[in-house]
Amino acid sequence: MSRYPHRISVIDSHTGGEPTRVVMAGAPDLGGGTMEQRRLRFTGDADFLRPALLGEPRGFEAMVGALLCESEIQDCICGVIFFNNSGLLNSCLHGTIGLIKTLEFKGRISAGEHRIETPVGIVRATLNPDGSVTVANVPSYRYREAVVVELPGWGEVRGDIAWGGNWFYLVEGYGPELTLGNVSGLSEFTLALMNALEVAGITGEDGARIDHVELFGPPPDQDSDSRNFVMCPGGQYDRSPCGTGTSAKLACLHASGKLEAGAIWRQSSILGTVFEGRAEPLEDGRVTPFVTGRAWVNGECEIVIDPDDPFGLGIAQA
Ligand code: PYC
Repeated sequence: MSRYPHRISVIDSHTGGEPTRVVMAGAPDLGGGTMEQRRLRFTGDADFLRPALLGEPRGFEAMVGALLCESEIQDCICGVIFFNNSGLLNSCLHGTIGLIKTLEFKGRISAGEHRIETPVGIVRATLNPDGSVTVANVPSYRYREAVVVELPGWGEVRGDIAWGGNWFYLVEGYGPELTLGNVSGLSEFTLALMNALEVAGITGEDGARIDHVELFGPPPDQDSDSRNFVMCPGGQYDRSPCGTGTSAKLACLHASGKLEAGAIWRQSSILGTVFEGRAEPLEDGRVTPFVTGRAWVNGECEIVIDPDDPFGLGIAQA
């Protein structure tokens, strides 16, 4: 008899093209405490969910998982722990938008504001009457400006380091052209950049690893202000404009005086899907980013883990 659960209920969605698989029931109980405390327990007790639910042959490498939890914070409707092919994510806004649409799909919430506990703090997600979702993210800020890193084969690259719920290195005007046809070249460039940052010892605040690299270029059309390409930990690019990445961008725009409080910034993804953002300044120089996007539920199923299946826990676990 396997020590793993045999049946796990999930609901799938995509947010601007980026997939989220919400674990609704059947996952190991991570006990009580904050999402940050439970996140630490995930690695021991629930880590099999990553290859089993997101990896082949059931999933695919770009999927992001969201473990739905009960929160002990009274006014939070739930807690959530995000994970991907390489480990646990600090935060994920495309996933938060997908989670809200999932809860609506199940009839658990209706239009209005809902507070959700995440490992990096409470986010406020509003299900709008038109079906879009606006997330008021955790306070975000530019940590360092114009940080130079030497990239073998390319020379010096300059970018900002910012927190938007994850740590980002934001770069404009370097690397291959931002088109969907260039995804493999863009992936190679951003992964090399992530590696170069690590080798050079360049980090976020308190030595935090920069695990997302975000490239910016001109907008594809009049529907947005800029197009991005975001590389995530695990080597997969974000198909959406990346909510935490858009938050980091809003923080940088605010810090350089290029975006007034409340002004709209429309961030296009490499696919051409758009998140709308705005930043409300806080007294300490940080901002509260508001990111609006759309998600669609596209699957609901019960995952079966047959103890006799050699790939029941994913090919990586076989
Ligand atoms: O939307 O914040 C986001 C995100 C992070 C990683 C993938 N998507």
